[in-house]
Amino acid sequence: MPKAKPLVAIPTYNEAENLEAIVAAVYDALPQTAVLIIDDASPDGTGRLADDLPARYPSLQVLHRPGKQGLGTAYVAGFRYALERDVDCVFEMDADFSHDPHYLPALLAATDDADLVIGSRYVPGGRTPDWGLSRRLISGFGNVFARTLLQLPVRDCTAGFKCYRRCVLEAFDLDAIRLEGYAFQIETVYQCVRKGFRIKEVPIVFPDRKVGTSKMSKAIVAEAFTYVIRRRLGGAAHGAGRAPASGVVGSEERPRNARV
Ligand SMILES: Nc1nc2c(ncn2[C@@H]2O[C@H](COP(=O)(O)OP(=O)(O)OP(=O)(O)O)[C@@H](O)[C@H]2O)c(=O)[nH]1
Ligand SMILES: [Mg+2]
Repeated sequence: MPKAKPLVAIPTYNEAENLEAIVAAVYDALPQTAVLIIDDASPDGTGRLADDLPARYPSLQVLHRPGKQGLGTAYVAGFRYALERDVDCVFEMDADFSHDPHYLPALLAATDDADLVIGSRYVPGGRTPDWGLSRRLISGFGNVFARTLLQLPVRDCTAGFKCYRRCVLEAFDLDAIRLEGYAFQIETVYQCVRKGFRIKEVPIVFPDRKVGTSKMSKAIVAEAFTYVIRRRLGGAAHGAGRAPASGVVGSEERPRNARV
């Protein structure tokens, strides 16, 4: 039985061309959901467009942050927002249609017997049809690297389309999570595994964005590899229950003009 009170958290940075369409598609797929847009003062005006949406979608709210602070801290802000409210399950979802909203009901339904549900590209039925060889190699190798070094029983450790039950977010030490990109995604899986939460992977087809530009960078890939090594060494050196090994990207949460 699907949970009654989901929240879809969508971080945005320069997604003006995608914003309205992705929000409409989310509400088509999951009408009962609330939506939180977390915008980092996008220069293309995404935040201003977002401010018009609550008039059309009363369960949508916008969190404005004063500048680009990274995907990981945007999700942490979304998790905090959810924990202050009556929300059962929180989705992480990109704004660029690589995460197709039509999967939302299946991911939500899977939380019936899982605490973290991952929209997975690396289980049977999952695919990345638009990727060239280099992208496949980076992502594939990164996943094997993380899975092996951190002993994660998960095929897609870097996935960004996820649904967390509230109990998982309550167990996270949100103050300690200061990672930015794929490292953030691996760390959340790692914490779930360490804390014994049930994890399920649901296959998704992951197309490339059609409009707007990617924010993936070499620095984000490097952060992920560095994080896995530090986490591996830190875990061995300090034992279980440590806070995240890295403070790779530290930035204070300074939400401005949060409409709550
Ligand atoms: N608020 C916020 N959102 C961000 C930031 N960086 C990226 N995003 C958003 O996070 C989502 C994923 O970013 P993408 O640029 O698509 O990165 P990606 O999916 O890893 O890379 P591609 O597969 O190349 O698209 C999108 O909705 C972005 O707008 C950030 O610093 N702050
Ligand atoms: Mg993307």
